Amino acid sequence: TRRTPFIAGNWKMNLDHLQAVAFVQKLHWTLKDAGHETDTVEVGLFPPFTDLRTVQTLVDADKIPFALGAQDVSAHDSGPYTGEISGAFLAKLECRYVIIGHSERRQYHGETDEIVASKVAAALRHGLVPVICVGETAEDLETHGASAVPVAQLEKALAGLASGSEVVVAYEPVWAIGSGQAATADQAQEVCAKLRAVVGDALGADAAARTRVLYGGSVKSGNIARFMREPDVDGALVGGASLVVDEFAAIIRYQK
Ligand code: G2H
Repeated sequence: TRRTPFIAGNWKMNLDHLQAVAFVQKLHWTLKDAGHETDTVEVGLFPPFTDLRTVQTLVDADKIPFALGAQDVSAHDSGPYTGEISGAFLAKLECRYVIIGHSERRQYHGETDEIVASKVAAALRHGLVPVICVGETAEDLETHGASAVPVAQLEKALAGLASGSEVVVAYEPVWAIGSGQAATADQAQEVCAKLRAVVGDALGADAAARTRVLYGGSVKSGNIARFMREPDVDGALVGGASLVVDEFAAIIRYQK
């Protein structure tokens, strides 16, 4: 199965809706000027909630070929949940994706594997593709090796889903996030292959062959190619480097 590579920019809490317009236009023109062929790789942007409407309007009006996603979603569909955002609202904003269980949500907002699983189910109920983030801390790495924690996290996130459900998986070692210290390509490949096997057990062999498994954690233009050479790494979830137009454009235009 050929999987379309996916380069996803997680803006985290950066770029307000005015800055977002300038950024998206500049990224689009930078890629155009470089003669980038848009069907070689899917580009996803994950701005803050308050930017989504503006970015959606812009990409629609200018036919900019970027997919949109949110950085989180409520486990609930509607009702008395102050501050929460329903997957139904995101779907109406033409979001195709939503990041779920990013380590910063697990760390700073107490998101457990149970919460992650209920958010994954909510995303799928609303026709969104969850980008499920898993990864080990430095301590986990030392005591259990690289793959045990991410494998267990993914098993819990996928438990009970219908076979064939569409998901994206992002392997993000916590110690590699924003640290400048990316994992080696070998480690990324080893863990991503195990995560693909978890998808196979939970969702079936076809889903495993179709599912994009991304690497995330200090991805930049200088290291993207070595990750993309690995057979089970289908793209990257990029944080810091996705906020710099030339750097993100270079990541999108990686050469194997
Ligand atoms: C990991 C990644 C994006 P960065 O959090 O999800 O961020 O590329 O800044 O390490």
